[in-house]
Amino acid sequence: MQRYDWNALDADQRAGVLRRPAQETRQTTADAVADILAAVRSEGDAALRRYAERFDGGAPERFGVGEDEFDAAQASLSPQLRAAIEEAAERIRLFHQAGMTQPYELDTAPGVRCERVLRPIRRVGLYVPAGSAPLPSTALMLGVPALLAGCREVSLCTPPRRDGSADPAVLYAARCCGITRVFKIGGAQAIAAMAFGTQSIGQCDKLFGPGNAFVTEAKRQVALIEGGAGIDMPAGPSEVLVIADAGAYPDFVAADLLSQAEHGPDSQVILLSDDVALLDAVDAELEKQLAKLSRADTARVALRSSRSIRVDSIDTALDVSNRYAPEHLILALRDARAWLPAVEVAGSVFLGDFAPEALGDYCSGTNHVLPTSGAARYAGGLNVASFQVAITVQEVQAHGLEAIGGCAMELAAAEGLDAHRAAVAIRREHLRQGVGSR
Ligand code: HSO
Ligand code: ZN
Repeated sequence: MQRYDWNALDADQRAGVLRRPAQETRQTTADAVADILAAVRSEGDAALRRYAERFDGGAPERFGVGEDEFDAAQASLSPQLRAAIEEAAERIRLFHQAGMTQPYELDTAPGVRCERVLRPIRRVGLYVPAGSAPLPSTALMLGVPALLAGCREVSLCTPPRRDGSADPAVLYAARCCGITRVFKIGGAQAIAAMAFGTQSIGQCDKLFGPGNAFVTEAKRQVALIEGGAGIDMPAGPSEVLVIADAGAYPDFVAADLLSQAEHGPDSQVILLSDDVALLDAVDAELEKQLAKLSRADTARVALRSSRSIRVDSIDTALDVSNRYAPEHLILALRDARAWLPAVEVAGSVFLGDFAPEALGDYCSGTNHVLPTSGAARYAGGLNVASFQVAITVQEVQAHGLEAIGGCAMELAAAEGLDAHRAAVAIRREHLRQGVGSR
């Protein structure tokens, strides 16, 4: 890891150390994606077949996964993996259910009742990538909140494997969430299919889930197109920032950094400590553990742009973290809980020596679709509310109109909007003449 001493850096250098590599989308990617969106929008399944032949090595007979394929997938998994998927789904359900937004109502004046009701987004589209590794955990992170929200039509797209089948663990995870509409479609064409609908796949109102540069660009574009779909959040490369003190276990810290680094060459890894000996020990551990990793090559590339920063205190470390706005923040500190109030910005926080990010990625119960690229400054991770819309309601009695009508009329007059003023005045007039008179 590249080592820095925070105190020795000037303001520009500090900003440089915390800067993420620019994630600019190449114009060629944007153009290719725009072509794919236009083709799928106008030709539907025919375009999906063409892209499947070009990118996936052949188009499946039908895109939709049938009951038989779900059954075969389930039967092919080990009982241990099935149990792990079920166990994770249950804890994710528990946590997300407890945090659901509640409807509420109150009288803001006598005779004026205001309320908020929640409705599921009718048709949602989930994308589960299979790029460098299929991610059944992502199917759970998207599927469980969609189910809790009560979305009526949940479609899930995932890229087919070389033999044309879908990853069985992804299929089983989908089944555990009650999702029956699963389609073997990947990439930008999957996003297009869900945003616009084709002969085999229904149009969706909002799209969710991570993906490669093409998928991310496709989501960005459909969100801007008239008649397109809403999206959850822009997904950048995954990130972790670890704050460790002198008492932290260097092998635990190194393992956490590597679990992030193995995601991809562009994964972001930052370590902060007030103890140089800890930083040295983590460096040594990284080498030791890398030797045993199956994805060591990927992790090594990511570690080349990772940073290990010495700070003068844990207070400073938290300042730096709040500035960086990490997707994942691990506090490998002695009284980690006591530091939580100092966390102002982060996607998800892991307290203490026994909370590796891997638990949040899979099965503690929290969601792993989190804000990246500094978006934690203004957005939280995926939750049930992401799959709902809040509708506000007001119910006004005659005496309620009397009570607050004057306020509206005054403001309408100030804005020069006479029809607004009249909409209140005309009713008041009626009331003066006797309730119910026409
Ligand atoms: N750390 C990833 C999620 C993930 N990890 C899925 C393993 N599987 C982004 O939060
Ligand atoms: Zn992960």
